[in-house]
Amino acid sequence: MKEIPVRYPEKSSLHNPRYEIYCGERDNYAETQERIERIMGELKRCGFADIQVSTVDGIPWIEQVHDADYIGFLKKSSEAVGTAVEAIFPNVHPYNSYSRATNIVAERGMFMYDTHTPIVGGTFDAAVDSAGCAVAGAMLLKEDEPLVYALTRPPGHHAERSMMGGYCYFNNIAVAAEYLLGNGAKKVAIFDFDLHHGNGTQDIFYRRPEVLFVSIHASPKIKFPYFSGYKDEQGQGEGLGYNFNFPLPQGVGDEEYHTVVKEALKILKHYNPDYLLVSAGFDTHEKDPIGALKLTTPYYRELGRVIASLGYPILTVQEGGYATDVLGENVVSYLRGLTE
Ligand code: Q9C
Ligand code: ZN
Repeated sequence: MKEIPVRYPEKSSLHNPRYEIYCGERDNYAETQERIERIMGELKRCGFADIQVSTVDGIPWIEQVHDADYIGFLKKSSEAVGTAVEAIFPNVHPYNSYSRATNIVAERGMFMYDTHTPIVGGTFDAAVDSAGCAVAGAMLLKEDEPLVYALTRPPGHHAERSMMGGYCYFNNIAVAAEYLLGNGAKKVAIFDFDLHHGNGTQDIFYRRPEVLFVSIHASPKIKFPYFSGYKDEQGQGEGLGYNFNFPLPQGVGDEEYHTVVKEALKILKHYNPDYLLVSAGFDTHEKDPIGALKLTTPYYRELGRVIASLGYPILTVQEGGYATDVLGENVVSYLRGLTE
């Protein structure tokens, strides 16, 4: 079997919140460093991964995607943690037309849209490194590697241009796409199979036809991010017709899921991108503690196989997946399918 290049960020362990808040209660933080360790362990065991640390500075490409005041807020907030508080959460949010933030508490509400995504001391550095890792993957694609895997943490697809949420701070896959567009690509497609709608990626490219976004996810009627991911969100202006959402009801399994995958792949093929970027979340697995769907470990191999059969250069970027016991096996099953 051919070796697949893997890049991982060195600093992801610096981001280690102890809890998130769900409906007023403290909940264990699901998006742990252990996830990366499980994936890494299984990649080492499988023998077809060429694993190297990413050395790319994400900042220049993060600046192409995210607003300067948002980046500045995350940096400043990360630095402030540890002295007075353990983690920063938002309390108040802009309402009606009032949105002038001249106070740190107001800023939190401006830039943080949920209570699942705290800022701790290492968050900024870890998030920069994670986006850099996605760029490292994109660079390999640009150098004609056909299949690359970026083991990003923290994940990215819920991060909007100026908002963090859903365990995401910088939108890693959007940053990678921006790198490719800045280096000769005319068309980039993003396929998002994380359980949750990739609202951040949708937001960033909603008005742009040079990036196609196709997402399959649990319906916002039942799952985070609750406010987006409906079928009628199809893009705006020049970007109209370049955004596709496939919301699914609770409990969908391999077979039913696969019919939707085939629909999605048709759209990707019709667009005919220079590069295909994949937001890979394994929270669609039947054992996922925050999941809703019932995909099995062997199914990810089939999923990888059909994605690769499109024949485009593919960068896979790691997003969610919280069944840590099986996460490594799920990733390897998918990567195995890609290489077949
Ligand atoms: N305490 C990603 O998969 N809701 N983000 C969790 C459980 C937030 C998921 C509720 C889900 C965010 C990248
Ligand atoms: Zn997810």
